[in-house]
Amino acid sequence: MRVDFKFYLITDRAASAPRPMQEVLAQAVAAGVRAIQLREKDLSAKQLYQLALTLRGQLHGTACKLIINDRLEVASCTDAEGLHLTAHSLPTAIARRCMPADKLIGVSTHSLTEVLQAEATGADFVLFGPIFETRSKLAYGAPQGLENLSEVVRRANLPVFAIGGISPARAQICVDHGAAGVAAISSVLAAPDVPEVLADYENALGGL
Ligand code: 3NM
Repeated sequence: MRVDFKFYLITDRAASAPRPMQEVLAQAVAAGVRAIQLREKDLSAKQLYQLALTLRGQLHGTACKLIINDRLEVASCTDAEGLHLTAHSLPTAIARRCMPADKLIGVSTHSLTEVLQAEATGADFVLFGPIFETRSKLAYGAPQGLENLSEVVRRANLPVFAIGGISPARAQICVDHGAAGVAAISSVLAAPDVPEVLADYENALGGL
């Protein structure tokens, strides 16, 4: 399977502060995380390129994939394993055409219509959310809840990852509702004990 991970760690320098993000990511990779989305929206292309290159070096020789949020040119010139698109990104079909066939494309979705459209236009997997209440309620709208997650999973033919307010206990519930896995920021990046919370995710998901 192209999407061979169950836990998708999304970066946010603010969430890991005051610890340097790379230190937290190194702990996460050592704990077995297999997919990291670099999502640092305030950085210029040049800054993001530098950070992606550093992360590439850090991930070299590990099983962890690097997926770049939004910036096709950064994904491309750093030879990252994938690109993650949002509502403001290039259309999925266009990104698919520009990315090598072996690279992954993930798409953030907030309705069944968006999920089906992402699937029809070349996404390899989708994030669907927010499932639960998040810190950033304004950015993503009201929680979708578990019933909508189940409905989306029933109707879609690609892996659906739950996002928004995810914790290890909630990850288990999302998988019970058919999610292929979960994506999270703060429960890992802001955790006092990163390896411990990832061990809890691994137990809940049956792997990372
Ligand atoms: N996207 P946390 S919710 C980045 O619903 C993001 O599309 C969402 O952060 C969506 O794990 C979200 O700290 C925030 O709740 C996820």
